[in-house]
Amino acid sequence: MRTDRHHTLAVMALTAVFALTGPAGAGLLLAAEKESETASPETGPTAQAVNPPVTSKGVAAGQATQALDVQLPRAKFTETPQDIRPSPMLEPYAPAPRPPFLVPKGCRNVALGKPVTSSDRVPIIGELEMVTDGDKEADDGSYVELAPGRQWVQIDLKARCALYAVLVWHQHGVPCVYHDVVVQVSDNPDFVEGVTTVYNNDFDNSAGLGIGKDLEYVEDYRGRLIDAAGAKGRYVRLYSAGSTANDQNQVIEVEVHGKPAS
Ligand SMILES: [Ca+2]
Ligand SMILES: [Ca+2]
Repeated sequence: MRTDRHHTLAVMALTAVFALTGPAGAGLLLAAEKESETASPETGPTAQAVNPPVTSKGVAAGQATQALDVQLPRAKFTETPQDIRPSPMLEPYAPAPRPPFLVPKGCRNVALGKPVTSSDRVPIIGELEMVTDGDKEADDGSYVELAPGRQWVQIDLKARCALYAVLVWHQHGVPCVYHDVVVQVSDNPDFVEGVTTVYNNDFDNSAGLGIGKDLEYVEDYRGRLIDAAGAKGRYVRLYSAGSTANDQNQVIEVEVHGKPAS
């Protein structure tokens, strides 16, 4: 039913574009629809033409940069979510491609394949290794599900690194908002000292890590790009406390882009 309706709407839109702009416009729309359904790099010429680049706050003046290289998974939905209540703490949903994000030259995903630990040692579904296995698809069998309430996953980068971007994909099969998303970096595996918080959207301090000023957001195939602003550390810890979908904590993938700390 839903697919039929979507198809009908798409045909109606296509007809309208064709009437306005002829075959070239219709072809553009078809190309856009195709792009949204297939895995694609974020750094193509289209993205750069639409959105000016954003530079990580950790980039020093005059430092050589490169656009973050992120391969996106397939989108499971592209329409604006209807059933998530707007709030001053929730970033309005914008499905447009993310602008290129500039990080220092030589940065790469230093989390890929690295060991993962968690506050929930026996996940409800899946394995902790899934967090850094490179699979970001929103399919059954692609996510680890942790117990209800505040939980965390932690990645050991195996070396101290300067970090510029953390990308996190929670479950993005249906539109939902995860609560108390807090991302921290430290050289201490227990996070008791030398902790840098690079993201915190726990606006009421229910997670007990301090009041965060960052906004909640709707999860989708793009994941959340967090500017780590050059924070240094060996361990990255990501908290969450359930979502608008359910009380459990699903994580599909985390990327940490950086380079060895000098
Ligand atoms: Ca994964
Ligand atoms: Ca909270």
